[in-house]
This record gives sequence, C-alpha cells and structure tokens, in this order.
Amino acid sequence: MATSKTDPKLAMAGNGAKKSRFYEGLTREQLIQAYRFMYTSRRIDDREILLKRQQKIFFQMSGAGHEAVGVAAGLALKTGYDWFYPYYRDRALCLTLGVQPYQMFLQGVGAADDPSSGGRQMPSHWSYPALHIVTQSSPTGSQILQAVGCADAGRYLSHHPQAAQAPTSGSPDYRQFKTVSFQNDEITYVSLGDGTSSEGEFWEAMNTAALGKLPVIFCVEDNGYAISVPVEVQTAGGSISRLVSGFPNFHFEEVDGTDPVASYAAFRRAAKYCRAGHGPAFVHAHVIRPYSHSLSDDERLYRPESERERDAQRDPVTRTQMFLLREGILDDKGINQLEKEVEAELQVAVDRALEALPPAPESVMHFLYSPDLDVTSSVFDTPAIVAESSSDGKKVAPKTMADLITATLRDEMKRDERIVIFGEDVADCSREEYLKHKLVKGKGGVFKLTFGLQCEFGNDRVFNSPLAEAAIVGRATGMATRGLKPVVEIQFFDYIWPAMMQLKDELPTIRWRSNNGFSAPCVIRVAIGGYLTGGAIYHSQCGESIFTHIPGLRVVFPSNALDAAGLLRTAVRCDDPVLFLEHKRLYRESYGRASYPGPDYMIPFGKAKVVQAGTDLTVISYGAVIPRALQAAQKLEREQGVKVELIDLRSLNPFDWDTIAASVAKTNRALVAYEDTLSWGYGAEIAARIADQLFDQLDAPVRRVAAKDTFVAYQPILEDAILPQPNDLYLAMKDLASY
Ligand SMILES: Cc1ncc(C[n+]2csc(CCOP(=O)(O)OP(=O)(O)O)c2C)c(N)n1
Ligand SMILES: [Mg+2]
Repeated sequence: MATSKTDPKLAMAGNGAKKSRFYEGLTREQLIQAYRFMYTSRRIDDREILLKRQQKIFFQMSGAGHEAVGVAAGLALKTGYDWFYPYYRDRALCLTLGVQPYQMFLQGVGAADDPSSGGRQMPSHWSYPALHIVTQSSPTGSQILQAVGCADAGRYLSHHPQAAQAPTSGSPDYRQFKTVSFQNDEITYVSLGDGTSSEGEFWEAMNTAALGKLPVIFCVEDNGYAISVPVEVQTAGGSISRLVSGFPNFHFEEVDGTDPVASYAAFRRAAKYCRAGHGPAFVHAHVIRPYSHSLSDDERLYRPESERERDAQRDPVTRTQMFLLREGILDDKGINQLEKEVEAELQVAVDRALEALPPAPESVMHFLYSPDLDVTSSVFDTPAIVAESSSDGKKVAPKTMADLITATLRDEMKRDERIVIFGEDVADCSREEYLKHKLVKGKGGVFKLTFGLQCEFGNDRVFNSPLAEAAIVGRATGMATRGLKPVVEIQFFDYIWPAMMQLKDELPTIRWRSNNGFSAPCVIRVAIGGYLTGGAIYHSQCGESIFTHIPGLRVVFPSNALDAAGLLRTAVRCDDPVLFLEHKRLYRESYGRASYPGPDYMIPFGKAKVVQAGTDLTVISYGAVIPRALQAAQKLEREQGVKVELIDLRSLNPFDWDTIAASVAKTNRALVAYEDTLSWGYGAEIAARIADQLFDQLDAPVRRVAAKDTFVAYQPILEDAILPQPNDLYLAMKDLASY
C-alpha cells in the first residue's frame, strides 16, 4: 500500500512552477493537446447549453470544472487497451480517449447515428466499444461493481487465454457473437462523484477490488456537492480519502483535480501500481462545479456568491491557459489560434449534428435481446440422449432436479472455459489447503448444487463471493460485458433485493441502451419458493412477476429435473441475460425425476409443455404448483370425469402464447395457477391476455388460483392456508368446469 497526497497549495499556479518545468513527464505538445481537450470540453458544454435553451436538444449534463482530471486520466491510461467506466462529468476524458465532438452532439440531438445509444440515452452517457468506453447508465454508482467485474474478467482471461477463442465447430452459442480481447497488464478505470461514494455499491466494489487485488483505478471527482448536498453532510468527516484509507492492497492519491499536471502524475503512479499487479488504486481529485448540477439546477439557491467566487479562482480551463502562458508553452496568439480552431470545429460539428436524422420509431424494440441468437429457435431444440444403464451395466435410477442441475453445470464448464461460478457458499471450501489435505469434504452451496465443481475446475472458476448480492450481479454483469459467462447464484430469492438496481437498471438494459454496442449475457440462478414447512417469510418468497416485468431479462422456472437440465443449458449457451429460478421444494422431490439427458440436451425458451392433455378446462401454471395442479386434475377426472389440460409454461419470459391459445380454443375455459401472491402476479398478465385476445372462445370467466395476499408464515398450518394447495386447485377447477 502506498499513499501520495498533493497539497493543493503546491498546485501548478503557485510555487509548483519550478517543479512543473518537468511537467511530470508530459511534453509541451501534450500540454497543448491537454488544453485543447479541456477547452473543447468546456465549449461543448457551452454549445449544448445554448442548444438546450433553443430547444434543439433535450437535456444537458456538463463536465465543467472536471476537465483537468479527465484529460489527465486519458493521457495516463491507454485508449482501446484499458477499460473505462466513466460517469457523466467525464466529457474531457472521453475526448482525450478519442470521442469526437460531433459524436457528442449526436447524443444531444438523439440522432439515429449517435454511436453511444442511437438516441436512446441522455447526452453524456458515454458508450464507445472500440475505445473500451463501456455503456453508462444514470443511477449513481451502479457502474462501479461492473468495473470491478471487468477487471476480474481481464485477470481471468490472462490466466486462461485460450478461453478468449470462440469455438469454430459445435452447436452455436453466445461465444460466436462476442469478440473477446484482453491485455495482461490492462487497467479498468471507474469514476464517480463525491456524493456517489455514499452508495452501498461503492463500498462493495472497494471491498471486492481489495480482496482480489484487482487492477481498478477508482477516481472520485470531488466537486464538494451532490446536487445541493455539501460534502460534509454526505461523507462522515468530509473526506472520502480518510474513510477509505483502511482498505488493504490499495494505492491512494489525493490531488488537486483542477491541475492537469498534478493529476496526470497521480494517475501515472496509480497506473504503475495497478499494471504491476499490486492491486487497485484510489484517486481522490478535488474539482469544481461551476455550472450548477445540471440545467435543471440553480446553485445560487444554496451556494452564496462568495463560495462560487472561490471556486472560480480554481477554474481548470483558465488555470491551464495561464500556466501555458506563464511557462512560455503558448503565447497569446497561440492560445487565440487554438481556441479559434476549436470554435470552428465545433461549429461544423453542431451544424452537422442538427441535420442528423432521428431514429425510426419502429426501432424501439430492437436489441432488447440478442439479434444473433434467438433463444426460442430450433438451435436450442435438441433431443435427450439417455444412457439406460451405467458403465457397469446397472440400470440408472432417475435423478433429482438438484442432481441434473449439478450435472449440467459440470458438463457446460467442461465445454466452455469462459464459465465462472460464484456466489455465497458455492465453493467447496475457500481454504483450499483443507481440501488438499482431505481434511474436509467441501460444501458446494447451501443446497449443494455446486458441490464438487471447485475441486474439479479450480478455485478461479468456482469461488465464494462476499455476502453482497449487488456485488454478485454487478460483477457478473461486468464480466459478461467482457465476454465471460458468469453463472452466479443468489442463495435465496428472498435476498435478491440488494441486487435489484443491477437487475432492473443495469443488466437487462445494457444491450438496448448501447444500441447493441455491448451485451452482458450471464445466468443468475436463484433458489425460490415455499411449501417448505417452516420456511417462513424470508425463505419462501416468490415474486417472479417483478422480473418478468423487466424487458431484456429472460426468466425461466422449471418444474422438473429434465426441464431444469434442458433450460439451464439453453440459459448458459444463449446470448441474453437469464434469471434461472429453481424451486427449493422441487430440488429433491420424487416428482419429476429423470435420467441425465446428455451433455447437449436443450429446450428453447418460450415453449410450454402440455403435462396432461384434456378437453374440458385449461390450467396454466409453472414451478411447484405443477405437481399440485396435476394431483388436483387427476382427482377431478377420477371423481367427475373432467379432463383438464395442464400446461407447464416452463419459461415465463418469453412465454408460449400459442400453446395457451390453442388449448383455450379447445377447452373454452382457463384457470391460471401460481404460487406467488394473487394480486398483480404473473397470472394477472396471462389472464388479461386470454380475456383480451380469446374472449370469443371463452365459455366462462378466466380464473386465478394463487397465494393469499400476505406473507408466508412459519407455522405449517398458516403456510398451508396461505399457499395454494391441491384442494384449492381442485375446487377452483371443479367450479370453473361446471360454470
Ligand atoms: C441512485 C441514484 N439516486 C439519485 C440520483 C439523482 N442524482 C443524479 S446526480 C446526483 C448527485 C451526484 O452527486 P455526485 O456523486 O457528487 O456527482 P456530481 O454530480 O457532483 O459530479 C443525484 C442525487 C441518481 N441518478 N441515481
Ligand atoms: Mg459532487
């Protein structure tokens, strides 16, 4: 660990002049170039503000005051080599990395040709794949864990270089559509504001980076305010540097971020430390924010003139201009000439951007999912190949869902070296020496589904994560963006909520918001559901409709061992992010056991299974309600001769409308049954569609059976009363059949 602090009083405009003659390794040409980028950045902000006032663009976020630190980072790091997760104030960084002003104006007007998002995101939400600038969203801080995952992926690929190759034969998978590159000494840069350092994900990311000694440069651009909230109200003690100073394995820098030379020196030292593999670095740059938070904010409401004046003295653009003059690097004429050139360039860029065409309204659904690999297609429809007997000739007993999930993970890990598995407790044993000396057998997950995988594939492919769900999903997202295939586990659905920002605003949006510039296909396995007799409120939750409500996320929910194997393999090989819901009660149930269907068995998403054909009533369900509905349907047939057609949706997004429609056309009656609470649940959508689109074919109202609108209680008598039981299903079926 090393710490370096530049006293702001020693900055270039003061008595640093003597020292600055060496310019920390920057040449005079580079300093002129740095000023050009800084001036360009400021003038783009000014032009955008004007355009916004003229209502020619729709939003504006300025990088004013942050120019020096941005240019310094851009000069110290390598474009198209290192990876960048900038935030909205990093205009000068992006210009230094190679983004053109015209491209920035295209963002402002929301043009179809905007390379960041094709008019889908606000300006200053950077995304330039060729420059390794990874698509940025708007939630403060949600990029930080992804940056850590990105660095993780670089490290992994440098240890497994052959994993970067896409296979040239075999059945297609996501690898064919992802160019994977890495450098052994690459760095991932991530920036954030001082206010954003209060987000929990920031701390999870710092911990993860420190644990893994990952080559990440965290840059906090501290302008003293988060909108109107000053730093001393935001950060205990007023200094983020002080708060993070205890993190091990870090190199720390605190610098005047309005000074490009001092900032460059800080980044150079940080980069050297990271490239050498010592660990992450933290650069705390003190900057200013002269243009209020955004055009929607007027800082005069909460900052007096005296304070704003004080900031103005440190304006990085003015200071750098003075510096160039003082050092004799440029004279007045040279400055005027440079600024005139920039103005002329920006005028051309603005004029061109204002003529750019907007995106076509028909394009709004493009790139929610992979345009290359359709997860509903026949590519994923492969037959089961079952070995009737084992190698010693004994008949193979059917396996549980848990067994087949483990077997599928094992075979996929053998097939694809890009797969990494992590989560809470998923490893056999983090202290490897215990395994080596055979002191312990290993755990492999609280449900033991990953048992044996660390021993077989090594601890860089299967490992325990810190107890931090946002970190699990955010890191997986960053890794998948780089081309790995993380298959991560959320231990209980009930505890998925810390990851909700990543699951709602990040992972599913990456492809769409970058207009297919980036994608992050990964698998999130989640143990879900109740019927556990004692599971209670926090080990029994369902809530799948919250996730099927998110465009861009595939959601599957198998009810039996064979489907779990086939759907999981599809999830692993496909090119979209998948939430793979595994019902805990079904893990070791005798219902739905099956022989292992072989290492290539897949089921396409969006294809339901008719569990039992019938003519009198359609029951649409999934998950642990399937065996209960089957029991009810069989009883109804025995007692009343009613033939129920039971449909297991298996995959919830996409879902199989054709099978539902064909069945209802035959039976004219539909019941939707699900384990989650009744109101606003998944079945509400199915019921609404049937009512809307199949109205003419219905002889009865569409009904639902689901849990009561309460929480799942611990006492089994209460649990039974809350969750839908076979008898509830039986009564509802009987009632609807005779309607
Ligand atoms: C999770 C989240 N909460 C709130 C916001 C609204 N918001 C946008 S920027 C911002 C302040 C950020 O301050 P800071 O991190 O200091 O960055 P600065 O804008 O000062 O550079 C807030 C509250 C948001 N975008 N995301
Ligand atoms: Mg701030």
